[in-house]
Amino acid sequence: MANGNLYAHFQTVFHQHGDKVALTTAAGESLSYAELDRAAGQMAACLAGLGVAVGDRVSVQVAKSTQALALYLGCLRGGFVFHPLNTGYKQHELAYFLGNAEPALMVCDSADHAILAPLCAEAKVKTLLTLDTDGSGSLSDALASVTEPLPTVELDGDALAALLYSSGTTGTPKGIMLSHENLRSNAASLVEGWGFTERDVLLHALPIFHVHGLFVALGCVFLSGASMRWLAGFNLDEVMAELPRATAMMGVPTYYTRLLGNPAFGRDSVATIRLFISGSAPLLLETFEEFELRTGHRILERYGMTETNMNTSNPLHGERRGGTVGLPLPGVEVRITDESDQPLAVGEIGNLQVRGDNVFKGYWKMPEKTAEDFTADGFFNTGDKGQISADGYVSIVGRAKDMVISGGLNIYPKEIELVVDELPGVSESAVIGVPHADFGEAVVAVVVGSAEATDEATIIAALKAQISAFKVPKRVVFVDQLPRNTMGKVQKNLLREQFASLAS
Ligand code: MLC
Ligand code: AMP
Repeated sequence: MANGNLYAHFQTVFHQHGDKVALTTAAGESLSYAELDRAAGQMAACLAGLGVAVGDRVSVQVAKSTQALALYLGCLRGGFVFHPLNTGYKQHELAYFLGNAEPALMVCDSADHAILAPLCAEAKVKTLLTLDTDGSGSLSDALASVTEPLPTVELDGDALAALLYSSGTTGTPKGIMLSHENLRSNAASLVEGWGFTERDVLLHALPIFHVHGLFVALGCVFLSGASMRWLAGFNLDEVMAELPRATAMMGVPTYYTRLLGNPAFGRDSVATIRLFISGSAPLLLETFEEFELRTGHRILERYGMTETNMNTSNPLHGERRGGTVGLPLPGVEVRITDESDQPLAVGEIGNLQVRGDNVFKGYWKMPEKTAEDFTADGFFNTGDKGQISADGYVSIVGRAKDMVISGGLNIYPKEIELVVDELPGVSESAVIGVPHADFGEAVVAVVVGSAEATDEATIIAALKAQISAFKVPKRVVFVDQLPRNTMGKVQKNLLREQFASLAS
């Protein structure tokens, strides 16, 4: 039987393209496919030598670098479960993840070692190592003594490849178990659908701690033998400089609005590009149209989530329809249902459910939650509200889940409300998303409290000390009471209307 390890599939491509450049950084450092394969083999051997076993979790909170990429590939190759963490997460957030994921190894930047050491001790994580973008750190020291690469471990495709967390509407993050076959099947379908080949050069400016930069982008490159311009993050000047060396770009809508905000961006900037892809958040129709006007390119919008990887995509060749997320990918079934999971007629708005090889294996250590989110016939309820046209185009029209997407990052209001409510003088709060020109949506906290709690700056400063900066409300407003319906539920739609222009 063929090896179900995703790395085995990458490796076939790596071997075909040994001398070819796999990636080049903005600083001009480049790695060939043979070098990348060697780095992954050394990394896997190093981790195995440290006692990490197949199926063990490896938690990683490091800045994006070629070393971080080798760590991801090494984990796949060795059969270790990769658990990436947003570099913005703070102590309180990290303590939960480590306690829940129970990793055998945690890898962090040297600068965060002092914060992570007590957290790892508390969560009984055996080993804590450091890895820095300049190639230094205790993991690099351990790597130096590795002599033989670890052969790619034989795995069943159902084996876990990665554990990624989503905060969820209760405020308690859930670990999403993704298998090697979940990732392989989805990436293969994207390579096919988006026409990736060895001639492509992908501009990679996304973080590698989320599905978009980690599985969608890297999957397309490593299964097709394309190469990458590898940027540490989205920096407008760097992206402008790199575009003429690329043939494709993937990004969240903020990347495209920032490009459009630059008067120098136009047809000349995109002369080499064949495809712009957007996802992770709704692409406004006005952005889609302005982009076409300025560049002649219709951005290809697709739709996915961590639990499912990619579900739908506008076509490479057919009509790319603005305001829609396109058609179901091959092998992915998408349906719109009512509250009893009964399919609705064409054009009706309802719950968007998906089924296919792309759909995750369940929530880590939360079998009840997993059962709750799947229907009796095996569809996963995404929590998105959608609609399908007569010719099969899917539109996301809203969310059943209380979630804000800011700059492509998800923020669950409940998680923020729990922290705000603990602040001195606050009696209660409601966190909402309002339109924001740069981030799409911005987080706003609506607070009820005594005079002690009526200073916006004090609340923002207190939150910054506790939660990731991207989750901190951009604005805090004070009201005498929150609007509630007859059931006592806060009417967030009214608050969203009232404060719609607060962050614009
Ligand atoms: C940064 N900040 C944000 C933010 N990103 N605030 C709200 N929303 C965001 N997304 C805050 C910082 O905390 C900081 O606050 C200030 O803004 C400036 O920070 P920065 O680091 O300079 O920001 P910048 O580098 O410009 O980052 C913005 C961004 C980045 C849009 C480039 O957030 C990004 O790359 N987003 C992509 C996320 C992504 O990969 N999503 C895919 C999820 S996968 P302060 O207060 O300290 O100044 C998924 C599935 C799917 O959803 O379908 O793909
Ligand atoms: P995450 O949980 O971070 O994986 O985010 C997944 C969620 O992002 C989905 O459930 C959608 O709500 C949203 N999303 C992803 N892509 C799109 C898109 N193209 N349009 C609208 N929403 C999207």
